[in-house]
Amino acid sequence: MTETAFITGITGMVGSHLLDFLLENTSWNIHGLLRWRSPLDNISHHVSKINNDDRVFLHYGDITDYASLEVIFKLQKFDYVFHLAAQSYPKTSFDAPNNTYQTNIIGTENVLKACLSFCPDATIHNCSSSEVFGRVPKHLVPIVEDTPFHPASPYAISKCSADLIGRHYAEAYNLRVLTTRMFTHTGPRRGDVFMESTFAKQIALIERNFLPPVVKTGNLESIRTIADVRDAVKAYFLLVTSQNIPSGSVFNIGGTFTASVKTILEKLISLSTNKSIIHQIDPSRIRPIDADLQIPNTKKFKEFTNWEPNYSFDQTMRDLLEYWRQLSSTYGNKFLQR
Ligand code: A2R
Repeated sequence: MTETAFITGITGMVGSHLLDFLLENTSWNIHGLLRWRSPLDNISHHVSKINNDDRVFLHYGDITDYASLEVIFKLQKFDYVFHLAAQSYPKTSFDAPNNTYQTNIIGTENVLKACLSFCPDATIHNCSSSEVFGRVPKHLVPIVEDTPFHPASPYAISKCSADLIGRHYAEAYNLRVLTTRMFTHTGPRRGDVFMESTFAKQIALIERNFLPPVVKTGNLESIRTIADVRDAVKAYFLLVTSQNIPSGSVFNIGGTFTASVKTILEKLISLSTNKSIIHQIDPSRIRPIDADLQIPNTKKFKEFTNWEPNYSFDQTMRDLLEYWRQLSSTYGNKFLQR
């Protein structure tokens, strides 16, 4: 029988790339949760499949509204659940902590409760974040699974809770929940509040003379290990399909290229057709505190799955910039600067 997956957050960067990957590499039917007003841009290339009930099925709901999940889970049994929906912007979480907690904590509780009630045999991917580690002292880097949590934003605090809720469901109720803390992952469709994506967006707008040739930045000193989102979704597929992983496991996952935010910025600037771009710190882009040393030890995940990233840092940055070039060619200058 055809296997069936459910993706919360299917319209987001990761959810949409996961949909692309699963359509290409499996014969699964894929169901996705979206909100009534979710932008469809990231999945619009699959619209004919959606309209023809061809392997892709969308359901309206909201993870903070258990009743909406109940309707969907009663309708369809899932073999795999990828819980990706979140208020995913650390920067925004300082402006909207309550919404961040509601979405990421109560939302995760709701999704897992629905899984336990309606598909208790499913394998569930619970998406935590490397941000749970936050401010890590140098001597604890690279970061292993047991490195203590030290969250540095309401977003990170919410993901600590989501992480623990996942393990609780595995331990208390025997639900097969596998939790990931993916370190920085990016590429086409990345939200424009993330540092590398706002840099690429500004560069694309500068190239079309919509902005003066000055890229505005926040803190340039943070160190990040970068992975490509297309490698990240492959990791999530291997996670749920590897047979030997004990339920309740948590994994640190991340790329192989580590750099300061400044180096990432300079790489993007070097890829621009405009050779006179400079950069300048904009104090409004500095967070009150920052997760500043985000380097993973991914040995445990690789041993279980043999996952290796394929995309180079260079390719990821080129594709991210190209994504913003295409958007600015379609939408002109109709972007908020943030
Ligand atoms: O905001 P929308 O309507 O476009 O949908 C977003 C969805 N989402 C929700 N879905 C259902 N109920 C909610 N209350 C709710 N709030 C947000 O989550 C969107 O489809 C997705 C988030 O997409 P992105 O912001 O692009 O995040 P990304 O990079 O795909 O992150 C995926 C996962 C998250 O758990 C992050 O915290 C983690 O990876 O790093």
